[in-house]
Amino acid sequence: MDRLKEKFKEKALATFTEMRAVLKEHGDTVVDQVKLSQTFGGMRGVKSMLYETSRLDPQEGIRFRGYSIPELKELLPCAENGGKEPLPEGLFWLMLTGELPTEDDVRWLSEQWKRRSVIPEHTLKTLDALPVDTHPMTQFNIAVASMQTTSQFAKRYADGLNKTEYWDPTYEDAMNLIARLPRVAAYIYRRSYHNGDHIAPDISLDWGGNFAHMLGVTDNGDWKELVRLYLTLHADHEGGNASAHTTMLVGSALSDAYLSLAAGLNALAGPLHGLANQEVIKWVFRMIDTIGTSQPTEQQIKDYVNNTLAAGKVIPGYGHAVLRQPDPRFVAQREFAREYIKDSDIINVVWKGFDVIPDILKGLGKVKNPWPNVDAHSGALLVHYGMKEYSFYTVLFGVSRAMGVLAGLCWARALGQPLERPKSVTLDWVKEYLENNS
Ligand code: HAX
Repeated sequence: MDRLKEKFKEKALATFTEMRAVLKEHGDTVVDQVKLSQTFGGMRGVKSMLYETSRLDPQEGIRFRGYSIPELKELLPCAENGGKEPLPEGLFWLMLTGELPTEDDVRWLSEQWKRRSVIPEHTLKTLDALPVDTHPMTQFNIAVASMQTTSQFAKRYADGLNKTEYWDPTYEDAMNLIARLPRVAAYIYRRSYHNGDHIAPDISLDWGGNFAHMLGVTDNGDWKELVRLYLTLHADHEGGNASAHTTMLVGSALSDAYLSLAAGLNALAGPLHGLANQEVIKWVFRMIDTIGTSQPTEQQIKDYVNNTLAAGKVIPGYGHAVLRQPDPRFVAQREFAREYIKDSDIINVVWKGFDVIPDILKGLGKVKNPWPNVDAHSGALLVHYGMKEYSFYTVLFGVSRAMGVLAGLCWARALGQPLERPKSVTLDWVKEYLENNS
């Protein structure tokens, strides 16, 4: 058994025993009550699922196994030869085991993912059969689903698998999937925007560095650092967001990791969720086009924001279902830009937006969180390094998000989590309930 699997097994078994004991003693304890506004309002805030890898505080933002983003930037190993940004491999180790990895653990995981990164031939053929202008998220989803033929969970389940062992092939599927995703994503990028001129992997590089290399956007070393940071920041945001929850819901039916992740990616592809990263830059490009300058004034940005709102549209990259402060993932990207990038019109537009948009949204009197989220900044950084094809941005998000949701799926299997099945009601039921209870 490999070292990560061994550690995961040890932690998961201990947590399983603890969870069962808590459940036995406190199973009837009330942890939440549901208001009608939550039943009608997208179940906001209802404490209804267990998810181990990260937790979101409305004020403070995301913590991965208790560590904030600034702490992770200090504590996770970086690339050899002077890298300064955390390696996503380290975050995956942390999410799966609850322990910070050593340098050696992270190098080992990079090697593992290299060895597991071969994509089935039929997946490439499947991609090649799609029209080249198919949205990259659709291509990505189809590619992930097509690799289901290699699921170890599906095979072992069909052969007859003891439920205490569900976690084992799920771990194998998760590791294989994550290992392959950068190659799949780079293949989609190069076929969609660079005439299928593919770039061979550089096996001397780590997972994120090699992904940056295969995308072929630029040889600039800072680009690799950005991709490592990007893949770390987008990995997880507790369990209730649409991509994580969809992955967990589909996984709870014992659909394997490929099918579960494909479902989660479809949720990520919605404009209120992950697709917001493409919507932001599309909106910024249109603003620059409409105003006629790449250096708009604050007043020009305000006017454009007000026009967007007057047209009944949302301001992409702003607002959040849980957060009530600027997203620390936005802040981390702003710090990256401050450190690595001297002057950039597109980044300045994003920063000026941060100065004026929150007050406009507050003025509407209904927006619960007027602050920027992760998607407000990411596109400007990508454009700066030369990746202007914004339809691809959500695929980058998806490669990263796979780490969180697949670690979450491994935990769900190890803890024996059951089929999800919340209760729905009809409006007639609600009216009757209100009549009988008011
Ligand atoms: N611009 C304009 N109006 C906004 C807004 C924004 N950025 N954010 C919220 N509102 C509006 C809502 O549309 C809603 O209006 P109605 O009552 O007329 O329907 C009202 O304010 C209350 O919404 P809320 O309670 O503050 O926010 P929700 O929890 O319902 O929705 C969203 C959260 C993220 C979907 C929302 O803020 C939004 O649409 N933002 C823009 C899209 C976006 O950036 N999405 C990415 C979010 C982060 C993420 O998942 N990344 O992957």
